Amino acid sequence: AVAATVAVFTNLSVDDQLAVLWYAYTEMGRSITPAATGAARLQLAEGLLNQIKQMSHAEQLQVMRDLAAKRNTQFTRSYGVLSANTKLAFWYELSELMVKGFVVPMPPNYQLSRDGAQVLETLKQLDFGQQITVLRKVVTDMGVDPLAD
Ligand code: 45D
Repeated sequence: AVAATVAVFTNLSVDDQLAVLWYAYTEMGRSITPAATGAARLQLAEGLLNQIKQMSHAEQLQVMRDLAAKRNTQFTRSYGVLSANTKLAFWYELSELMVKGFVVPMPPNYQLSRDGAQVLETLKQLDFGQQITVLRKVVTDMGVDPLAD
């Protein structure tokens, strides 16, 4: 179920990937404790998070789309060197910044594709450990590994 969910997620449009991540966060938010994400991990992502905080909404959206689309930019390469759990912590913190109004909000009327809605449904039915595994895999695949080829 984990591999299948990751596969369907990866085939979603970039916008649907961002939307599903967001909806996953709103569902799981309460179960992910700030302690679990770890201050040390966030420190490594802090430079990127600070850059995002200083961007316009349009630029923030572009950076997130670049990550999901694996476009090669300085930002996506900096993201690429983070560990899997630090990448998760980065996305978690981005969601928190969205909630606090520092990051571009989801459009309230966003329409997920059928595949997007299906991934989300499947994700909800997995247990917490499997959900983390799926999320860790999809955020690990995002960005660009500057050491690859
Ligand atoms: O205009 O270290 C659209 C543990 C449409 C423990 C849009 C852990 C067009 C160890 C693109 C939709 C394993 C528990 C706009 C860590 C449009 C550890 C905008 C786990 C505006 C870290 C879309 C942590 C936007 C976990 C802005 C499980 C979308 C963390 C933004 C999970 C989406 C984190 C964002 C998750 C989603 C974060 C920011 C699921 C973030 C999700």
